[in-house]
Amino acid sequence: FALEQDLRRAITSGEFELWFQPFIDARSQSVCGAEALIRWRHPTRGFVSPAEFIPLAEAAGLADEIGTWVLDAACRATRSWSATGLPAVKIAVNVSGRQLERDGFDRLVERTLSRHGLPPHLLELELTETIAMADSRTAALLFERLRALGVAISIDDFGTGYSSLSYLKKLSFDKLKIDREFVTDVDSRRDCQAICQSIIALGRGLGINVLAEGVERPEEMIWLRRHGCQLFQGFHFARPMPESDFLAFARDRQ
Ligand code: G
Ligand code: G
Ligand code: NA
Ligand code: MN
Repeated sequence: FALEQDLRRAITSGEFELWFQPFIDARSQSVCGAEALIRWRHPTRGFVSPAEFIPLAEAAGLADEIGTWVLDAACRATRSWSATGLPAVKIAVNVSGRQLERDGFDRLVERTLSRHGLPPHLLELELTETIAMADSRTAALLFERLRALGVAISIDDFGTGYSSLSYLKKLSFDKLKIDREFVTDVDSRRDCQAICQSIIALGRGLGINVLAEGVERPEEMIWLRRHGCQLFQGFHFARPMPESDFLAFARDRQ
């Protein structure tokens, strides 16, 4: 409970920061986007992982407030990058199921974009398939509204949720992110190869991009690229990093 109390204060006392992990284009090997990842710099405990505090925030009814902060900070940062002379970089923001439950999430997104003057096509929202499945009719409407704004939708951790493939028919989205679980050792494991090849073929058939998460070794990247994966993310390229480090990395990798 102590941590929950601290969490309530963390937003107003400015203890959250956004870090960024680049998306790499397979062909050009350049930075084409980034995932925004929240970090909590606790005054006495040091960094607390979002894997620990996001579930806590959801249980305490704080996920919506934190999600609003993340969206705002991500849009502000991305808008400011164009002023540094960096070519347009897309920003991907993780969205928790709690945020979609609130009325008018699409209007929140619209307001945030316009407050910062960020073009909608530079924003991507990452949802898990479990979230997408939860209430497929509500989700379908919301996806339509968000995509009508020009915002892209990615399915995160693809292949690991409790879901069927039927939501792929009901919902329209823009990208599949292959979960790290299937990417690790894809160069040597037949099972991972079969799964990754199927997801890449699925993306091609649906006419959407496929990104491989958690690429840690060059051999994994080479295998994935040879089999038609267009986008990469992972420690092989870069870890999540503070904004200034990300900007330096992106400039080097233009
Ligand atoms: O960045 P890290 O590997 O520590 O992230 C751990 C978990 O926290 C991941 O599942 C990631 O999706 C989640 N996470 C990171 N940042 C955010 C965020 O801004 N919002 C939400 N809802 N989850 C996040
Ligand atoms: O659940 P989600 O996919 O949003 O989690 C994203 C998190 O995964 C990132 O914040 C990061 O800390 C972690 N991550 C990113 N790339 C790698 C990687 O190559 N290896 C491992 N082990 N974790 C990664
Ligand atoms: Na994510
Ligand atoms: Mn993921």
